[in-house]
Amino acid sequence: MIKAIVVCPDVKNLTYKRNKEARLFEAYNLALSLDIEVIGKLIVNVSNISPATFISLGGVDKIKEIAGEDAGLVIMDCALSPVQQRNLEKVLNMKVIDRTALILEIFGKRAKTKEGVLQVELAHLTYQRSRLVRSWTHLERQRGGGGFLGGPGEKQVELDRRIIDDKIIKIKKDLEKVKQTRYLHRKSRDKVPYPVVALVGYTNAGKSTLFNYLTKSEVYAKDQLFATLDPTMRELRLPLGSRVILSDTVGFISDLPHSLIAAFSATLEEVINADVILHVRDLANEETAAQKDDVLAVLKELEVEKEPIEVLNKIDLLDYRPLNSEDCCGVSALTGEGVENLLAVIEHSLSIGKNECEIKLPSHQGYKIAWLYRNGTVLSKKILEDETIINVRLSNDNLKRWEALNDTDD
Ligand SMILES: Nc1nc2c(ncn2[C@@H]2O[C@H](COP(=O)(O)OP(=O)(O)OP(=O)(O)O)[C@@H](O)[C@H]2O)c(=O)[nH]1
Ligand SMILES: [Mg+2]
Repeated sequence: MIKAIVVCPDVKNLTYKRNKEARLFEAYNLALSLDIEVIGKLIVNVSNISPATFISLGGVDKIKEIAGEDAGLVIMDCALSPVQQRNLEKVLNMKVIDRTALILEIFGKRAKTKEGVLQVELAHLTYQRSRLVRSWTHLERQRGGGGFLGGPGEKQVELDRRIIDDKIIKIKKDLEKVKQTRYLHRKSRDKVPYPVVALVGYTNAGKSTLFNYLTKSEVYAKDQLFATLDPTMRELRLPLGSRVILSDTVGFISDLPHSLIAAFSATLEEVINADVILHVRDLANEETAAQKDDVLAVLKELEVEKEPIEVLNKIDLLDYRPLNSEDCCGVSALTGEGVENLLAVIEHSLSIGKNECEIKLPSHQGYKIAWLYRNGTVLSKKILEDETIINVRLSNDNLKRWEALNDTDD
């Protein structure tokens, strides 16, 4: 088994949302998700980021000291340029990977479904491509997207940018195909789709555990970062009888590179278009506030405008109970406490958004039809010679937006 050292560089004058111990601990936990043995972890102070090696040579010495003869891999919890990575490998005489590479490696291990695998491949390629731009001429054989620790995917290293681009295009097409055959999308083409309720949240917040509890399923839930990579959906009946589709998704993490988020946007599309978003939070984690900020930032990046309902999870670990409201409820996905209330909150939230409208559009306003598909639940569409009649369900918010959209036209 590869022996590894986890390093958390603490850069002076850089404002971090978390303290350095928490960051080191998270990086350590991420590393543990791989089949490697972590034999040491340390924080290295960085007063000035070195363009050559990121950390100072003093920092390098500290790593060497801990690594001794045994370690073969250094995980740097920061973003390294290809040059910094190569130089560090040289002075340390070990393989070096950065945070993004580490996360990609974990993704690669976890993805099981075709869609999951494709997404990870897309993420790898995007990462690889971003590094080619900066340092194409220095690209070495053993560096690459798939399999930093050896294994499949190394051959990708030799691809140049054009080939990577071609691959990206192809994967995106494949993803589109997989998506179209998926349950939800088939449903959405049927007459009356159910509303979608999406679980989002920081990795390890308890999304899958809640998913399992609610839908009596057994998807993989574990005390492990990025336990879920493959999107999963199940039908769920609410107390008053209405049905929804509950969707479990990949967890978020701080400092997730934009390209990675984009690679998952196909899955996260369910989130973007969901009727209700449940933001599952680990209330027992001392970083819970920072985690919330990270999740909201990702949602913003995905251009999700809908306000999520906050699900304050793991209350069984607390000696108090948070206050419940219309958009916030305490639960324990483990014991089931508070879950009934959560279902009522979801039901209530869905009932707010039930404006069924019949909309007639001249045929040339295709972008408006697209808008309705994106923002509402289209119940039926009739194409006549010179107009299209659409029956659509819009939330209050979207109804207002729709009206505004049409006002600006006239
Ligand atoms: N005590 C307690 N533990 C919980 C609760 N909900 C989840 N957990 C534990 O938290 C850990 C993570 O749970 P998951 O459901 O896998 O978390 P997730 O949000 O799906 O994580 P990712 O898939 O990695 O994004 C597991 O060990 C769960 O048993 C809860 O309400 N109380
Ligand atoms: Mg999960």
